[in-house]
Amino acid sequence: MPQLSTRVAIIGAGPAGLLLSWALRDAGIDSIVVENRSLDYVLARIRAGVLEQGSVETLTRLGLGERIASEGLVHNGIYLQFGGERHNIDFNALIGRTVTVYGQQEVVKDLVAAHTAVGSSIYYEAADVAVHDLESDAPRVTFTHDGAEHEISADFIVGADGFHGVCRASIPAGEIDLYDRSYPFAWLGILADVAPSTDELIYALHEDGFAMHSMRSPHVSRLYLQVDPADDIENWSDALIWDTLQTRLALPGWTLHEGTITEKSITPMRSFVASRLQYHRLFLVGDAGHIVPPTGAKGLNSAISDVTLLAAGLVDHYAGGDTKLSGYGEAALARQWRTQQFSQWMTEMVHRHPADAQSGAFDYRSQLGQLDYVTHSLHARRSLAEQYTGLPL
Ligand code: FAS
Ligand code: PHB
Repeated sequence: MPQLSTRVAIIGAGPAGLLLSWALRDAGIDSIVVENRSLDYVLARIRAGVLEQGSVETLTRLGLGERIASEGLVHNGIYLQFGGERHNIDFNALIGRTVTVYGQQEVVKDLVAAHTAVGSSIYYEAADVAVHDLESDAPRVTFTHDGAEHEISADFIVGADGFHGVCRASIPAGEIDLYDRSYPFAWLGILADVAPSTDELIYALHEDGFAMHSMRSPHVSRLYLQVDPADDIENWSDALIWDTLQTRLALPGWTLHEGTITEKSITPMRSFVASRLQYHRLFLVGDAGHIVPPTGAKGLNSAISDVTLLAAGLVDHYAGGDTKLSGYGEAALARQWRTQQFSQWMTEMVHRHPADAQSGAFDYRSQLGQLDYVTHSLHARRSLAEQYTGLPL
């Protein structure tokens, strides 16, 4: 069995795992990444689309900002649409901060290119990944790769293996609690080969349900519409998707341009937070530790802020300190719960509660009142701007 040794063993080569390995390398700390899917799978996933200003600054500081600067779309704000009106929330005018539209798959592509250029130690298509001796000062990772069993001995193990990963599940049940909630709606998302019909993202609450107009480039649009969590993508022809988007995003004098749909899928919505992001020599980052509904564009950004905090703790540890590392879990969880409440607030504000719900009619009018307040109050708009563009680390 090949015996490998490193300072930090990272499970998962999604954005969190790849970014942590890169940030540690930048600080001269070696790591090994173990991923159970193929490189093609990692590169192909279409997910998040918006980077907080802090995320852009982090990626740029680590030398990963070149394409973001040339291809990313800097947005000063968003639109909130309801009751037949569209209101712009100008984050830059309100608080001097912006967001950048740059797909998660582009971030991952940049990370993979950077790691490949320096020959990072990343094992794709690893099988039977398992973590051991977490309570000791010499935790281990075992896995099978190319038919051979491997073992990594490390100082620390980081679970960047997403919601369904092995790391959180390896923490003894009595040592961790899981807090979660689901929502009575899901998102049907499409990618379409058509120029965006808007300059900035539109979040729309229509009586029939939520719809959003996002984008990936000047030539590719990304749109979402609220569906029932039990719905099946097979029920949704391209024509029905566009008809529904036309209804929910309609505004006098404005046209939603249609195009060829190149990808469509339904994503359920959940909020989830683990009670701890650290267990002895194991740390959790990103979706391994928490999930948010996509409404506030916080999933990827939360992963990046976790990585920033943990990397700082590990650098401090190897420089002889230890307070930052021992404080990672508490600091990351505090930030995550502020993010969770924003994502939940944004989600419940713009989605149509099931019409058959006892209070469905009341809830809808209350939501319209909430949106009316948010779009007409300077203080509410500033609060939205502060949270959407990213709370300071
Ligand atoms: P990831 O899940 O991205 O990566 C985990 C990696 O670990 C994967 O490559 C997986 O293959 C690997 N892995 C799992 N188990 C393993 C094991 N046992 N051994 C080794 N490797 C293992 N966020 C937004 O902000 N906006 C959005 O619009 C948005 N849309 C989304 C749509 C969908 C369908 C989903 C599922 C999520 C969406 N998200 C969105 C959230 C998403 O972007 C996540 O927050 C982000 O991928 C988190 O990154 P990671 O923590 O790296 O986890
Ligand atoms: C996206 O472009 O995929 C996107 C943007 C903003 C969100 C969610 C998803 O809140």
